[in-house]
Amino acid sequence: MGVVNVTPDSFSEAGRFREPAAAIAHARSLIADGADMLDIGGESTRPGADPVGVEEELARVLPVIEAIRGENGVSISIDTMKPQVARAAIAAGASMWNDVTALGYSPESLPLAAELGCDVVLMHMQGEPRSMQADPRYEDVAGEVAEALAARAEAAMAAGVRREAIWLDPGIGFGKHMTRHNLPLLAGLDRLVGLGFPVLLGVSRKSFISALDGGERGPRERLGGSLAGALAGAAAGVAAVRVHDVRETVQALNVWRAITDRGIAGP
Ligand code: HH2
Repeated sequence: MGVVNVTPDSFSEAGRFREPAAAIAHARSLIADGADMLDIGGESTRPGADPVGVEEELARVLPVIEAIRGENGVSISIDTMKPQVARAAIAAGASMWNDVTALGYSPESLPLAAELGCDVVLMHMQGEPRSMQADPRYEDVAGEVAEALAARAEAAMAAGVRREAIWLDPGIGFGKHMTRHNLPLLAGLDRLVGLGFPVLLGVSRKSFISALDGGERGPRERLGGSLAGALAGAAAGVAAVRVHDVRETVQALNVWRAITDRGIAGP
């Protein structure tokens, strides 16, 4: 899954694709690089990002969805917590609703997801974007994240969302201490995969990579760590990885798969 942020303030791309035309060109390059899915977002989730109104968010994402829908069989995910944005994006051609609040932002979200019938990504976050990194706490982070997401999946199904439509995401960096929580969560991904839903993993360019590499690497200097995270996810059985660097990730996954397939099948 390639990331397309149509925002002025995303942590990793800092406004490079704020204009729809630049975002459309970027989306096309990610498709050419081998993305199966594109995740299109019009509001940054980083701590301290400016909130965006519905009209502004729609003005950012709809032109991109309309331009690329149907291109090369790519499927489109809308990264939003707002039900109004999800509804319009699905009507415009998106087939997945990626919600960092696990459909918890509005009471309308769960019934709307059932009504739309689209795939949904339920992502785990402790707290809310503005304050989530202040003092996150867990006893057993991998177990607690799996338990919380299982409960959200139950709530979604109780509201009428089909089981087959549900994806889970551990929310790396969302209300998690840089190393004390993100690392055991990644090491314990099998707990989440074991729930039986497809898992989406977003590690790409996140801050904990810099924390493990001297502390001063900017988002665009975190490719090696992003690839390591994608491969750790693949080894744990995640169904998709959400990444900024599609071409490099496709290459890493292809090589990893060629090696592991050979290991299973023998020479
Ligand atoms: N991470 C970000 C945004 N959305 N959605 C899911 N399901 N999983 C993630 O890990 C995830 C996400 C943050 O990354 P990015 O989109 O690059 O930054 P920003 O939110 O600042 O636009």
